[in-house]
Amino acid sequence: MPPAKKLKITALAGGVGASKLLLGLYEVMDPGLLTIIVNTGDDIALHGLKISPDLDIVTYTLAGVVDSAKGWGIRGETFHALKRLAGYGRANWFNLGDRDLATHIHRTGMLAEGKTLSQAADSIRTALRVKSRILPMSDDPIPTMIDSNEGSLHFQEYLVKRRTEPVVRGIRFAGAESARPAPGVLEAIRDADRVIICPSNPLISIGPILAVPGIREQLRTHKEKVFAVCPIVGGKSLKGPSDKMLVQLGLKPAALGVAKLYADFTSIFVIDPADKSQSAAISALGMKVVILPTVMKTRAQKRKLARALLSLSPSSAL
Ligand code: FO1
Repeated sequence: MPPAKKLKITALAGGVGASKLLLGLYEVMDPGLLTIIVNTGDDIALHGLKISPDLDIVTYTLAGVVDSAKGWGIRGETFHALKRLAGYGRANWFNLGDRDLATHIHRTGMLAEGKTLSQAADSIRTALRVKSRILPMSDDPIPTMIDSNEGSLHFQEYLVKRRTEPVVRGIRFAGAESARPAPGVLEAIRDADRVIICPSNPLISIGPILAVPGIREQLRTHKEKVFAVCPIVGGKSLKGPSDKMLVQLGLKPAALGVAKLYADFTSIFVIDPADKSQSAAISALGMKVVILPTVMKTRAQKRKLARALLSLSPSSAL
């Protein structure tokens, strides 16, 4: 096995929560050996443009241009175009900044020219000098739909327009059955020394990736090298509405609840010291439990968790 810094890592990621750990990994390892498979269930078409929030959040974070206070969008952004769009009577509930719009125009232009989402994602990350490969989970559209007491809502309508107020009754990944993993996704899982499931929402960030036919099976095949970092600490989500959604769907907002969702394809489950009382119950699911501080507020905390993950050996899970 190569030394920790030379390991090939493949990460499964949503947006803001995942990006904290990804930044840590990017800074402590050779970023050229990092491949990130990103959720595209959050993608939405607005103003005729294809918006891929999680791909952009990951790319902007690793490029060092993200608005780190919000976790999405570009630092120092202006919103002149959005104001003009609102002046034309267009919806302005999704805050698209002027510079961010250039990304969406470029991506939409590439798709209109017959290129794939993977090619657009690669063009954007290369232009922003991000050294890691960033792959969408699929080139096929798989919008995450929230069935709620207000009817069926696109995930961004639920999250941003309705501020997670509707009560969630179910989650669907529309079109997943006939979608294919994007080029390189299955190979990136097969060829990695470690696969890291980032601390992202298990239902609406990692869930859509697992719903793409072939991905969950590939993870199961390589279970011995799959490590997951739990996104719930002390019963609360590290980021976003996971805890509330889990409760509304009748699941427990606890590390153990997430562990149950991942047990078939994960060998090491990383939990925060706050949840160590759940260790035995998680181990009983057949995973090795590793306790590490997973709350990442500072750059030092992001790097520390990344280093600790790289030093875990798959063999210790067997
Ligand atoms: N999140 C918000 O809460 N409000 C917004 O207006 C918003 C705009 C936005 C624009 C571009 C982009 O890439 C992301 C944006 N996000 C916004 C974040 C995004 O909705 C979610 O955080 C992710 O989809 C969940 O990972």
